[in-house]
Amino acid sequence: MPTAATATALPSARSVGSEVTAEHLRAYEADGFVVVRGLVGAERAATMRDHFMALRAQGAKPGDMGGDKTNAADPLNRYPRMINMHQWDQLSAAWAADASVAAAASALLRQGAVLNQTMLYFKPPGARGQALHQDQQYITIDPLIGAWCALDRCDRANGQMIVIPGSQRHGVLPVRPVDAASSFTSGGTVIPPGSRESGVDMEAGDVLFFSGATIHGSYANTTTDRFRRSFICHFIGDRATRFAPAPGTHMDHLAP
Ligand SMILES: O=C(O)CCC(=O)C(=O)O
Repeated sequence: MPTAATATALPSARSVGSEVTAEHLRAYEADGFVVVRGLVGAERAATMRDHFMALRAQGAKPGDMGGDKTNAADPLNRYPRMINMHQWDQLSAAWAADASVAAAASALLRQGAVLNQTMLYFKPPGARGQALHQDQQYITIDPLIGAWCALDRCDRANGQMIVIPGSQRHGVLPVRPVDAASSFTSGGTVIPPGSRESGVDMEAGDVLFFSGATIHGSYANTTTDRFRRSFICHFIGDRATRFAPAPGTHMDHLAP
């Protein structure tokens, strides 16, 4: 058993991972999320934006999700979410292997980070958001961390990420059906009473890290002219284990 001193000792600033300081680690463990500013950088974010817009213009890709075929006006019909691009696109694979992002994820996980999936959200003007949820309501592996890289400036108007600080302490919560008018996914989490939502302002190239049990999601992009694109990697720990979800806590438990 560790002594009190070793259990509470934190590495000094800049010694945890290449860009992750002791303050980032403290914030991540207390709040369930932290932003590492400029980790990917504006220049790389601009290259990624151009690349994924060109890929999207090529047409459908495996696993595309998010459009509403009953509503021709849904912007997500033209810009559905991409998934696991690293399996068929070399640049995505290279970006998902970015050493600074992986090192930051490892430092926050306190174990090696292993890529689990990649996603690209385009979120064009007028697009719906994604109901608040926990990633472990989809991916039943622990520990799990999301690395959400902003490719555009993100604010309230274009549907920035919303998090509930400290929500990871509730563990994996029950799921519920949500309104398809505001969310492109059909399930969300039951929000614990007393929860406080917080919008995360980000610049292109900033990376938001959040744990598998942190409640997060986003509202609509209410602008008429600004995308809110993001490149997302989910990592699991190299000592992670799969768990059996408690009844009613996995998105698959929702009635079809
Ligand atoms: O970008 C969003 O609106 C939600 C993203 C999300 O849920 C995730 O990256 O796990």
